Amino acid sequence: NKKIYTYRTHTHTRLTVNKQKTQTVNMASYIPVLSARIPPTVQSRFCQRCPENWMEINSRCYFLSRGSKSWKESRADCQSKDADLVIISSGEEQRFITGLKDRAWIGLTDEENEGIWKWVDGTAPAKTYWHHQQPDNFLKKEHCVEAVQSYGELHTWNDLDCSTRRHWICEKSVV
Ligand SMILES: [Ca+2]
Ligand SMILES: [Ca+2]
Repeated sequence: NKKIYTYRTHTHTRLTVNKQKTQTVNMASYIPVLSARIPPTVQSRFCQRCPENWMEINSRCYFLSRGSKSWKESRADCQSKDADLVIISSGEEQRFITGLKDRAWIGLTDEENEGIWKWVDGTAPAKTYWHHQQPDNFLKKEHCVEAVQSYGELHTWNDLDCSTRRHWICEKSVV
């Protein structure tokens, strides 16, 4: 009886081990699927090249504010974090920024010369993503640019009164 019992236990253990092996193999095949589903905010936690609460995309770090401020206050906040308001230099970056928040300040302004749009680093945009009929300099008071998610990802820019309070997005390179 004891012999049979030991044999059964051994067989049972072997079956259990084999079952677990199969499960592990099956789970491993899900890892790429799962990591694709993890939002960038979570993924960036695995990599410490950006500060905590920043996201890393293509060796750049991005920060989405919790609160809302005027464009100038937003920019000052970015600068206090050794960064600046986001400069959008590719369609990929435009899509990423648009996905972060509806209505957020980006680093584009024509405050110096009406109608001459400049990024915060002084360069002119190579490609623009204006919304239909924007920029319109409404009431001749709109000199800062927000990205409006609900306008569709490649037509999100709207010029707006710089004193309007909006969320904002900062950008800097990885450490
Ligand atoms: Ca303007
Ligand atoms: Ca406008």
